[in-house]
Amino acid sequence: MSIAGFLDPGLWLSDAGGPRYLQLRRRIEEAISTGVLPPNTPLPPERELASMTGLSRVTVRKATQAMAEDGLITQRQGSGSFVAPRNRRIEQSLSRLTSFTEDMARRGFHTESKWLERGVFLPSPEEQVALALGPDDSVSRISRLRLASGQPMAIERAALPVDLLPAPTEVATSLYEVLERDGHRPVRAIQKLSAINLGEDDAGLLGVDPGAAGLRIERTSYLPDGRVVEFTRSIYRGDSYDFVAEMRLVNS
Ligand code: 16G
Repeated sequence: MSIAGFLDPGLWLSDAGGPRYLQLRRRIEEAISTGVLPPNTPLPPERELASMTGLSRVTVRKATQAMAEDGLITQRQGSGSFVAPRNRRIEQSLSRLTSFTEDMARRGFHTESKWLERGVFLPSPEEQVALALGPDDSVSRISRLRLASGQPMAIERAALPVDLLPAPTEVATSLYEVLERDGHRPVRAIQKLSAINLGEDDAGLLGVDPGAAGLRIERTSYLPDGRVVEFTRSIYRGDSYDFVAEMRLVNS
């Protein structure tokens, strides 16, 4: 589809959809993530975007400026705006215990998940150890491919004791939102990171070549009383994430 056809306002603009510049931004982001506007291609000039969408140039400028600030497009003096090269890197603090949905929302990205597995199972030996469960206890598992504004970011496989998440199918978007609702949101976590080369299946899900660099992250999260609420094994795309840790001098 041409960009003019894709931006036809009849397809996406609505009175109930919130501020118009945000609706336009989302639509342009969709054009980028679906390949209608591939990386490094020029964005139509402001005047053309205004006539394609029926929006004012002020609204168009507000949308493109916000996208430039977030690194989705680059503005070059005299030659207009271009779609940024693929693989924006995300800088993620290692000191805040936040959820994927919260992290992405803070950056203005829309979160989506594709379900890989969701249900109640018998725990694997590794899950028994991590969650302090016996072989006959049950474990709730939710495994998802997580996307930020259409770009695959990570595969997350979470396991929780069934009494803390009795109905895994209730998790529609955010696991931490459901845990918070039930008074089981973790307050502390230990995370282990290691470098890997992605196997064929994981690489396929993440949209990269087999053997590409990835990060394996294991998060064990705790309730205020010290009980383990979550044991999550994730695989992140190595080209999308920078994890940042803050360190302080400890006075001995
Ligand atoms: C983060 C956590 C993951 C947690 C998820 C909840 C890392 C490496 N992992 O992605 O352990 O289960 O957030 O996100 O940070 P949600 O509330 O959006 O489902």
